[in-house]
Amino acid sequence: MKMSFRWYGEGNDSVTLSQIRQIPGVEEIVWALHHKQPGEVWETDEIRAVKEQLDEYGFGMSVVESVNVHDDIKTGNGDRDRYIENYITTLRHLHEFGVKVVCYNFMPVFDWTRTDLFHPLPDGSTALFYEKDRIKDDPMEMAEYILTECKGFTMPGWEPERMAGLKELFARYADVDKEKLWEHLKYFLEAIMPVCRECGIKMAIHPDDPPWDIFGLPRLITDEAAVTRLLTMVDDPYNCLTLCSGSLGSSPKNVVADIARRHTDRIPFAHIRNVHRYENGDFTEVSHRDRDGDVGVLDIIKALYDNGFEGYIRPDHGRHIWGEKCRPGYGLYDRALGIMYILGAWDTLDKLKS
Ligand SMILES: [Mn+2]
Repeated sequence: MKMSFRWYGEGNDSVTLSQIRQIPGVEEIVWALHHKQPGEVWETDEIRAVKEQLDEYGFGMSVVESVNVHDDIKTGNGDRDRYIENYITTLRHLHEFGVKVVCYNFMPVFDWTRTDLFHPLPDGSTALFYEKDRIKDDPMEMAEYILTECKGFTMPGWEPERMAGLKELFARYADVDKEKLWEHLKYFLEAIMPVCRECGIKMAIHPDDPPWDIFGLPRLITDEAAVTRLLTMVDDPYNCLTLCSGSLGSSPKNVVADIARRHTDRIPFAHIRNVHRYENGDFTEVSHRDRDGDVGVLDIIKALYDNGFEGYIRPDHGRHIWGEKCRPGYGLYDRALGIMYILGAWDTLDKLKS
């Protein structure tokens, strides 16, 4: 297992590489070119600039999160073949710098969705929160809210340019039902797999967050049946899953540790975080500690450990603690605590074995 930490890039993150270097055990930075629009080619000069920054601190750059997929690929129309070609060019460029895993998602219109980014927890910290009933409201209103709350930072999937065209975007997905979306995902994966094999890059899809349909839009990667369908419809070792404990675990239907145990060989990258679920379908993010939430953090870590997991792990979202001003979910302090918790569990398992 290699521990990693997501970083949004110079001038785009409240956390610095010199701070990350002081967290024990972090070997890799999970990175992306956040200024790139979906469908644009990532040029080698731009990738090299990131490499030089990471080299200075001795970090690897093996995992990219995310190379976003253009809506024409998801909706299966327009210029999808051209955008797939661009995606392939980006993969080849990433390969030149030793990238091994590309995390991506296939969620229509919205990336991750929450209704409150700074929801108070009983301990005085705040965390991301999802109130099921608010999602029935107008998506425009929510986009507006997200944009106001995140001033100064670009939230992946919620870029202002993208949200400005929200109505048109919804119209483009009007006739894309769940089966069509699966077909488009298959088409995309089949087109890029030969290059992934050649470059040794695993495509690790991120589960839908939350794992159910929202705003009448279909969502694919929501439970174990969907994971199995994904991995079998394109049965290639380079077609993989990002195991996101919080995304899958916000549905009480999912036992994330079971998914981890059954599919370890197709999981090159894991996001570990914890979620407390309420009876009514709301959920709040909590600390990484197993007993603070419901996703079964220790069972998941043990499942990966038992199966000899050799991929990358990063702490996922954290709470906002000790007055830290940061990108929602992506502060330094609580994610560093999360790392120590994960490593504590991992090292203990190691110790018990020897
Ligand atoms: Mn995640």
